[in-house]
Amino acid sequence: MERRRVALIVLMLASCGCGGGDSPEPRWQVARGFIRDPEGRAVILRGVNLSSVHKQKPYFDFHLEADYRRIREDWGMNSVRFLIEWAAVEPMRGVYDAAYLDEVAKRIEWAQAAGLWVVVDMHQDVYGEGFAGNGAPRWTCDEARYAAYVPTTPWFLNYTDPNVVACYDGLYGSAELRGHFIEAWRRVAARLGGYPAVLGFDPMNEPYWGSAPVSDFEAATLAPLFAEVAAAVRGEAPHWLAFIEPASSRNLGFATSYQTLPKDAVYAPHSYDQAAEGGAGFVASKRADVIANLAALAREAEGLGAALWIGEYGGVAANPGIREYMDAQYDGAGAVGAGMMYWHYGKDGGYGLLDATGAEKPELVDTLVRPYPERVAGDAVTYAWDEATSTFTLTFVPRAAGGPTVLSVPARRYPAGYQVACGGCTVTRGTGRVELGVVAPTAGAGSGATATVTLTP
Ligand code: IDC
Repeated sequence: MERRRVALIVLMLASCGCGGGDSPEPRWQVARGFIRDPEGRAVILRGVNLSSVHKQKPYFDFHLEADYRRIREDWGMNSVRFLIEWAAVEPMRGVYDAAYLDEVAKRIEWAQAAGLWVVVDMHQDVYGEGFAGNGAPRWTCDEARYAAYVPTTPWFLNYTDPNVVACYDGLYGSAELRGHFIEAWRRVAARLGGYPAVLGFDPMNEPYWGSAPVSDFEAATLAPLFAEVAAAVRGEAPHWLAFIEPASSRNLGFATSYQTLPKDAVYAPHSYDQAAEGGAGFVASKRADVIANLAALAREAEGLGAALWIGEYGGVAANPGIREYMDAQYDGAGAVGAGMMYWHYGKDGGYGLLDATGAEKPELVDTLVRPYPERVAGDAVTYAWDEATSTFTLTFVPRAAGGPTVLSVPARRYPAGYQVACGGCTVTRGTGRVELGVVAPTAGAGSGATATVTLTP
């Protein structure tokens, strides 16, 4: 059944004859620094993480079908990073929970019906369920390690516990355990590969290096592991893009040691300010650092021939500087044309977009619900938003594609409507979005000439 569905999609994509630019294969892929849709357009994924109870039994949070619609329709976002857990997929050694994957599939259907793209993230924090963390099933490490573990706060300091370190070493060093991890992924791909909404897989959240040297952990350990995961996943879902994270050392400022990534890879780091993560709030003077780090991540992605997508960024609404923090993230991502996923769509007093009563937190939602380019017929995409004048600017190098440039324009940002300036291009307005025909370049010359589009009230 699943294989038949996959075959059908492949057939549909192959017969649409809609390859754009110099991308001969009419399918989703990564080319010239961006995810490309079958029409050859650059795709920017902007969305939210679905997390919280996803990390522990019963492994799903409050989100119902209406929540998926809200992400698309109220917030104008086009995607979700959907957390799953190895412990839920394979709770006992070699025993796979089909009912869990059915529940995941039900939610993928909701996302799909709402018009959202899904990246499936095999999440983990602090190794797994044997510690206070999530991810690996308990049976993957020695009970004595869990018994000897002394938890501390904040949560991420637990990574340095010698028992946690030993479990990571055990996982990476054991062909048998790696095989279980890969097989768990294969089963996820087999169950979900038939849903066109699923764009790809994020093999492991913020991988920790254990006792290995940070300097080449990615190149020496993660790259070969993820290559095997990619091969197993693509045996079931050949079209899935690989959203590959650097080790969590990247959050501490260590440049990546990856030399190569699988084909059709999206480099998928996270963007957090360390002091803000430590609970101190965000100091406005750190804005330049956030933007510079996103630029450095873009250079790493470029060196790897990958697209760039920030799988997590986010902050605690009540902490000082939250608006400036989220502004810096939007501006830094826009300057390099990256997609980004807010951490997280939850109801809480922390990172959640909603407070405990379910009301939107304006400090967050105001800075997240903004126009952005969803599909761009071109290369070298950048975008920016000026809050003071409610002006959105898109720049890119136009290139023939099989479809229009599409901007998400959340209605709440322009309650009295908006003007589009695109040098006289065809403008087709829809609810919450606008489609643009061919936009002529207005600056520079030759193949690098850039076009600019602006939205104003
Ligand atoms: C955090 C949750 C928090 C939870 C903790 C440990 O917000 O409630 O106690 O995980 O499970 C990450 C991780 C992501 C974190 C997030 C925010 O990938 O799981 O969620 N974060 O701290 N890396 C940097 C920040």
